[in-house]
Amino acid sequence: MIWNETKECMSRENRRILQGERLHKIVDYAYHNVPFYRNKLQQMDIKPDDIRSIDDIVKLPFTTKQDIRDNYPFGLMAAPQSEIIRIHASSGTTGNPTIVGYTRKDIGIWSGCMARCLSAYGITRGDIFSVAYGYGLFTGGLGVHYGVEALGASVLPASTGSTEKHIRLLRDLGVTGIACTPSYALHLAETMGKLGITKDDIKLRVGVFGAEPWTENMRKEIEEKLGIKAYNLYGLSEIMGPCVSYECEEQNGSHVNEDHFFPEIISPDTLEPLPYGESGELVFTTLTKEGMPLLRYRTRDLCTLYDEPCSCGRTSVKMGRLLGRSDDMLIIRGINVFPSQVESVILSMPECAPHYLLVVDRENNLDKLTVQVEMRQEFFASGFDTFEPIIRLEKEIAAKLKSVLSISAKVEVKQPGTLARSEGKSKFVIDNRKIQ
Ligand code: DLL
Repeated sequence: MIWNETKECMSRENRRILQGERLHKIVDYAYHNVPFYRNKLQQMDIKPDDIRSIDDIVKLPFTTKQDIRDNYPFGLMAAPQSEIIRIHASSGTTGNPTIVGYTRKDIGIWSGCMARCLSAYGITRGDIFSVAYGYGLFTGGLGVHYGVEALGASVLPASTGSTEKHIRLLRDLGVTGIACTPSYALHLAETMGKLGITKDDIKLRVGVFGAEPWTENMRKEIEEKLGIKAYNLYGLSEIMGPCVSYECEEQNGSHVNEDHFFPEIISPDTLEPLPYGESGELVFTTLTKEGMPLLRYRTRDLCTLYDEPCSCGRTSVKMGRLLGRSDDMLIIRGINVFPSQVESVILSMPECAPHYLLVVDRENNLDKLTVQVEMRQEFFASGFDTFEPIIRLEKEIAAKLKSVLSISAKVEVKQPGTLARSEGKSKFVIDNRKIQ
């Protein structure tokens, strides 16, 4: 079902007019309310009135994660704090998390866009829908939750963890829809097997997956093991959270909620815009956001946009699957992790040398992060060559990593000189998951 036919099926021409009007408004709003944007636009000699149609977007400067970090915590907010009703945070490259704020109107638009996604997946008021993304600073839990409520289905705020209890609730309550990371869906299927619960014992029919990369093979496996239809959901906290794009019944590309988030593809090298059909870095401009509007935000996600008509009747452009990232961000158990965050923890420990390696594996469909780090020669020589102080040090590093990354990592402290030194560009990450 199409939730908002007027907006999802409007003619391309009318949508471009609407986008142009909204772009003019948001640039004017950002210019007058965010000193960062005012300075940037003044430096480039651009006035809000120079932005008249959506084609003028190419005149605008880009915004990066670094800009958000430099303006930590509230520097990019356009609305006064008294108008902000929700704050979320996601990982920054080092130290500071990325803070995002939403006004009441923003939360309404987010919920409405999320309801559009759920409706496209075939969810209706008759469904019981379990949200198994983390509730908290991450946008996944609350973002999908509000969408389910806006749509009017019954929401089960399962959150993450407690897998066995969750499976029993799925069965006993006759839950018909679920949202979680694709790897967690496979973990659920496996745990069901261990509990002796089969797909015929549950009523699930629709699964909504995102927050991390997944493949067509994973889709087939999830559909087969859980007996459901599996759909993609894409989003990022800086732009809104889950709801930026969604698959329809074609299960072939994700429709962008283009009347609120304008997508472009650029070459990550030249930063020049690329036409539909070519792959490059995805850039979004928020066309209606009041809390923290962003102009031409570089997502670092690599993908392709397609503008061929879709059989579902929606007229919005579609995003292909993500092809990778143009930076070194990893997604581990749905959480964004930058190697530089691990490095900052290691460099803060006097016992550790600046030689480390992140190894990411997938065991029982769950991601596992191991951080190997070398101790410094002087600590090795002063009694750190025995078992106990090493275990203590490993625990200490693991606790610090947990507080910085929000995920648990296994830490292995190695003797000096044991980690391979690469020539040229250091290789800090071994990702054994093969998901791209
Ligand atoms: O992951 C928001 C979200 C929650 C999306 C739940 C979907 C479902 P962040 O933590 O800011 O926000 O991470 C955003 O995750 O730039 C992509 O690299 C990756 N990502 C998100 N959705 C998908 C997807 C949320 N469907 C970053 N496929 C993005 C592949 C995805 N990668």
